[in-house]
Amino acid sequence: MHVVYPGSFDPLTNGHLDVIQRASRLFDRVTVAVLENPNKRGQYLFTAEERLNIVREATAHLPNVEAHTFSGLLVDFVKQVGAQAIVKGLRAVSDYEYELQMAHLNRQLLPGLETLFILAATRYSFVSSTMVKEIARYGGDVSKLVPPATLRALKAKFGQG
Ligand code: COD
Repeated sequence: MHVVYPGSFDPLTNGHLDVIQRASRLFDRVTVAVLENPNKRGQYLFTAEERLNIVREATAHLPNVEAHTFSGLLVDFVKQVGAQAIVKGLRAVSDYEYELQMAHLNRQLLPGLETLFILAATRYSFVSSTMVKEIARYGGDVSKLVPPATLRALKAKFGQG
């Protein structure tokens, strides 16, 4: 089965990477879809190209994983690449409520489209891109929370290291 794992990935964390790695073992093909257009939650720290490059570098060791940017509706991207399902990560009940709504709406937009959930690894269940950015912005150590590609990008962005 070919699945799409969509997100903002601003930036990619070890939580995201864990979901990608586990999906790559379960499915034949995993396409990571990096959202290009900023939504109402505000501007991204990294450009779509920067976020894509981090994902590509961090997943280079996984032969059945590829990454692309997308804009517009996720269901259109899923149709375009010919995938059968969407994969999402779940950390807590708060994720579930948001994801449930999106899963139902996506299935209404593309009948038959399934959304499959992978539970966050316990050790990464508290990791979010938002917190990683905040810690890194103020010079805190995020090296255990993100892959090396993200760490380098954060250091370049915040002028450390
Ligand atoms: N461990 C496990 N999973 C995690 C972790 C972690 N530590 N952190 C995040 N995740 C999961 C999230 O739950 C999510 O499933 C995925 O990883 C990506 O997370 P983010 O935060 O990078 O991405 P989001 O939630 O901002 O992505 C939202 C989408 C891009 C999927 C959504 O906005 C979208 O589909 N937009 C396209 C427009 C569209 O089609 N809209 C209609 C939807 S109904």
